[in-house]
Amino acid sequence: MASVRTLSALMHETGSDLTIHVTGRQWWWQIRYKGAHGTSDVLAANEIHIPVGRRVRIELATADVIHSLWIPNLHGKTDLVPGRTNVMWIEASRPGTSRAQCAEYCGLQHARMALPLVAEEQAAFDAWLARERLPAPGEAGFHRARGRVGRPSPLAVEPAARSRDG
Ligand SMILES: [Cu+2]
Repeated sequence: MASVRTLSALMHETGSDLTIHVTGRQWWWQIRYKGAHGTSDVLAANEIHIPVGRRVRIELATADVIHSLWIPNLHGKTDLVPGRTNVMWIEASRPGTSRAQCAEYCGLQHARMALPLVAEEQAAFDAWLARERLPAPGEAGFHRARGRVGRPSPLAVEPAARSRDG
């Protein structure tokens, strides 16, 4: 009995950890917060927000080539490898904005893959998440999600990239 209770306590603790899904793309970061209790996911781009004082699980995947997420103040480099999901855990002890960046050369606009990591008090984080949250899932929500995520897509427009960089 004791061990069962311990296990369920652990599961509860694990369940209360925040998980953020980060997908590396040429050349931007897609950030997804899984909606709790039937609410829709929150999609953001090129910006990671975390609450202070909570362990945050970051699941890292790539939509194309190998990227590597590096948050110098909080964590070493962790690769984003095609066909795999890698995990890093971070926790910020106080509010503030850190710089994170791709640490693996991933093509012409690799240097553009820098992003702020904003650590804020739980209430401020919740407010940010509420602002970013999409309307109920459905066709409209889906297209709005694509629009949101597509916002930084000028970076990914091939001809512009070619003429600007070389
Ligand atoms: Cu990259």
